[in-house]
Amino acid sequence: MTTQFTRAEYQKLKQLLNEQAYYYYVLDEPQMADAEYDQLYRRLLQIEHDQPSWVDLDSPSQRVADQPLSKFQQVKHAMPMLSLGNVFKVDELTDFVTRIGSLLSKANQSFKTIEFSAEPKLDGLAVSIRYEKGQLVQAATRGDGATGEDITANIKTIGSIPLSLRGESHPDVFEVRGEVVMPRDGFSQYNEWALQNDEKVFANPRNAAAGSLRQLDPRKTAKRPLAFYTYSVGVVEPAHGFTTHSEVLAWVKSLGLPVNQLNQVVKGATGCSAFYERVGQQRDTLNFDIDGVVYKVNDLVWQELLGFVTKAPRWATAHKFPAEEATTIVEEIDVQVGRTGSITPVARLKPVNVGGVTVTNATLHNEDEIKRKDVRVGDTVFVRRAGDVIPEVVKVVGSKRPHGTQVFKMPNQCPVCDTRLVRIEGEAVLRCSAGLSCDAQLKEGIKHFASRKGMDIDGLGDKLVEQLVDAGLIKNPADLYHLTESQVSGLERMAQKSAQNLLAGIDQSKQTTLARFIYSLGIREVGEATALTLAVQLKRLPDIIAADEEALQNLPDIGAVVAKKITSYFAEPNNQMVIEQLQAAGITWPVIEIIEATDLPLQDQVVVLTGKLTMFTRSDAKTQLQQLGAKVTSSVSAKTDYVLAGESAGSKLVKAQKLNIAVVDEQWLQDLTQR
Ligand code: I6G
Repeated sequence: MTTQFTRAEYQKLKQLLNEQAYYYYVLDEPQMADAEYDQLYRRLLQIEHDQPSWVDLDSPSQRVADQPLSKFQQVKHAMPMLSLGNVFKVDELTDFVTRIGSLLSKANQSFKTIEFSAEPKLDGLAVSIRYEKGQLVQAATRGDGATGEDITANIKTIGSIPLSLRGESHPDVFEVRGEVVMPRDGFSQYNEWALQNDEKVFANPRNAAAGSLRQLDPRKTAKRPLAFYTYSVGVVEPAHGFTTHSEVLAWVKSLGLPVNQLNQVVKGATGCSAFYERVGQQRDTLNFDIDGVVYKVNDLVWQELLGFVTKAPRWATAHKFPAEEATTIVEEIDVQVGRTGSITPVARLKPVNVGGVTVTNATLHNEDEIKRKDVRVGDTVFVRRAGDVIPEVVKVVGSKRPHGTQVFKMPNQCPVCDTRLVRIEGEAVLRCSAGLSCDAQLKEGIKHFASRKGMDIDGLGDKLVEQLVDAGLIKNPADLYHLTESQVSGLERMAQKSAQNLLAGIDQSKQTTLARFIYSLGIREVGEATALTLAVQLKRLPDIIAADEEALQNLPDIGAVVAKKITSYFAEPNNQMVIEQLQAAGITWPVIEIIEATDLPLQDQVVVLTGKLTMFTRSDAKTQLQQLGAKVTSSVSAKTDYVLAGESAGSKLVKAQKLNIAVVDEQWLQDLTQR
């Protein structure tokens, strides 16, 4: 049967449905019963069926794509997605507010109390959503802050996120940043359904939200009850012209995006602290998990003045709720061998719910900690978990210790390869020194190598790594690149097709970036950020390998300890061999262009820091100077170009004056960073 609608009527119906979604999700004031909405929606589907050429991109029917993706594409964020600093105690909050006050005073700003936009900190997954000419065009995960994964198809399935912005006037480009969560009621209902339908049951709402967004089939994501709350904007073109963060959020809401109703503007540390208490009291009654609150300087000009420390804004911080605790019984104590040979005692526990998550294992950290706490099998213990951190045993309930328990003794030998364990002077952990010839370290090393932030090998999960090592098929990461289809398909539960997929994934990983390659080597203390620094600053693998400790310490955020770990790693003949084998296997990356030193304002200038700094921490000042092209050294000599003197500067300042070297203050650096 053909419907008798005009195109204008179709568009009006579509608009009505979008408007109802706004009232329902954003204003939390439904204007229509669910059954009525469903009836209108079915009518819309009928019209679209009869008139497929009329279907608009922002029709509610366009939320679910009908094809799964083969993989997520990478998306470079037009404006980086930052992280947040943390405070846990009121003293730390007061320090945060005082520090902001003194930076603003130094910048000649006058104020009585500082206004903050205070917001609950949702425990979900941060995403960025981009609208162009009012239409949703892309959505991405935070990823490493610079690059995330394209999850547009999944984001479109979330009913509270408009496919087109409300109203007539919106910016050409409009990016919102916020948190995707699974509300608690939806989480319980979903898990009940999953249990009955043999689908994956999630441990907590956060994992459920993250798992749902990393789902390649948007039709599955569409079945997950997800919600979104905006916490800031990214690129906005043309610029919006508002003067406070709270005004920006009100505008975002008027454009149709959800903003948390609990947000408030508060004054000074006292206002922040009162907000924290209020939200903390409501925490259990909310329909979403939160792990703290966030305070942001409300004035946007001040945000700009305050700037950033590495990847986090100086004008915002998260005030986290205390970790959650519960008691349970230690059923066993095992030791685990980590990627770097560290031996960690782990308590196997009678399963216990700690703040909504079932905990079965908790770390006992190291030999000294287990001795200090005297944790024994059979003990009742307090277990604590905070956010994503591995749960830990806090203390034993002495009065509940049964008779006959034995003091736990750390082993002398590696539980996996029998190598004698050693404790290096100054370190708290026992270590197995066998490196890749210890199967436990080999397995962890390969998992790290293949991980998403490393070589990102599709199809190589933890279980498969363990099978490959147990079968003796790989002795180091380079062996992955010589696996054959018959070797892989010979493993248990490995069909020919999965073997082919794995080999294709391994082959694809050969095209990588220098930063990923460095990260994947698993050099101690070299995480994603340091790997990126090495790649961006030194640009060529041979130059990274050849860099000595001094050269490394001159790079942003690399101190003496990390520099030593890097040089020791590259000095090891076995490591050199693995790197050669990996390159011989065909791993390549685009050459990073060497930009001639021209534009940076302090290129090759030698700067010495002295005295007490108040606008920057010493390490921030060093990082900022290096990012401006300077070399930061510790002693003043004829080669020094500038001495940056803080309060109570002593002999270095005197020497600089004697040698006629330019003496500058923190404001000079602040001005340069803001050019
Ligand atoms: O308000 C916020 C909530 C959560 C945030 C935030 C966040 O990260 C998970 N991150 C930033 C960088 C900002 N606000 C500014």
